[in-house]
Amino acid sequence: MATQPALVCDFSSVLLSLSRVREFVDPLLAQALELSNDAPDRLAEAMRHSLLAPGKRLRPALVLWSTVACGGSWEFAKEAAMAVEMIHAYSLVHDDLPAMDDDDLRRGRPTCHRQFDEATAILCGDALQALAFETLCQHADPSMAGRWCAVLARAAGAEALCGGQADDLAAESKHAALPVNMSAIESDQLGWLEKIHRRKTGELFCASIELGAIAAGADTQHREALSTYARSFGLAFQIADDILDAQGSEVTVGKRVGKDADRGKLTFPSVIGIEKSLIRAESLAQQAVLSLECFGDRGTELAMLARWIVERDH
Ligand code: GRG
Repeated sequence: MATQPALVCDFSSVLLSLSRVREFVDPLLAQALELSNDAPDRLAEAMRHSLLAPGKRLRPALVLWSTVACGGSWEFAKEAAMAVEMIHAYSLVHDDLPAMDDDDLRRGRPTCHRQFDEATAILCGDALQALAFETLCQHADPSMAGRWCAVLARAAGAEALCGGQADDLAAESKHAALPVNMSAIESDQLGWLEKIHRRKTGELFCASIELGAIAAGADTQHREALSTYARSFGLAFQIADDILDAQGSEVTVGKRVGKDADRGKLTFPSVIGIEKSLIRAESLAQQAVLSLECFGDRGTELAMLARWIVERDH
């Protein structure tokens, strides 16, 4: 039986590819934030603070690289790349609020409600979410805009991002309102954890990939392969994120670390330990890479990203 290739990753080429995505997307995001005088200065400034902060731009990268894998172009998928980053930025702003994760530091900067105030941060998130859909609707082909909006709205809604976040909050001891069937699920903490993260973080990754594939007019075989990639990628990313929270440095990660343990949160390291978490993340990254076989060289960036995601330090 052939052995699977080890996950050896050339960090510099992944980082270079991600910086190209940033160079493409960031000016577009800045342009989208050139709002009229009807937008109050403080709100517009909070939106710039949150959206243009130095994140990794993983979701735009997934849009652009999946469209390339399916034979499309960055230019034709650019609104989708912008919109997924807007939804992501909004979710981070709201997640950092005192009512949710209550964080002071994000992307190496004060969180939005710390830099401005709570009401401004709530409105900033709301406005970024609306801007995401407005941006999708700016695509030259209205039928593309419609299909994109359906995919992104689902990923941002109660069955995905918001639902995963709600269950994650409910699972914390300070939130008493556990779902009625929680005790049945408790016997399978890992299954519960995966269900939360599939929705809270995974669905936006899946949507990013799907938006890129739609832009390229991908066929069913390619879309299914990308969907397998996205599911493995999303879980690998989350496990790596939990490991970074347990072991990473605040300076490189750009947010407070060690928080999950402080809050007694259910995480992959807390359920299965660091060692098994690492093995699981690597095996998922391997699965993600294998699912890209049908794309040949056009899947290179996606494959590199899946490898890097479990090895990164931020
Ligand atoms: C408020 C509806 C709502 C949802 C919040 C995104 C989210 C759901 C919570 C964020 C909490 C968190 C740290 C989750 C772990 C996974 C995650 C989304 C990490 C941040 O994503 P990166 O690493 O961030 O892509 P950058 O800053 O690089 O863009």
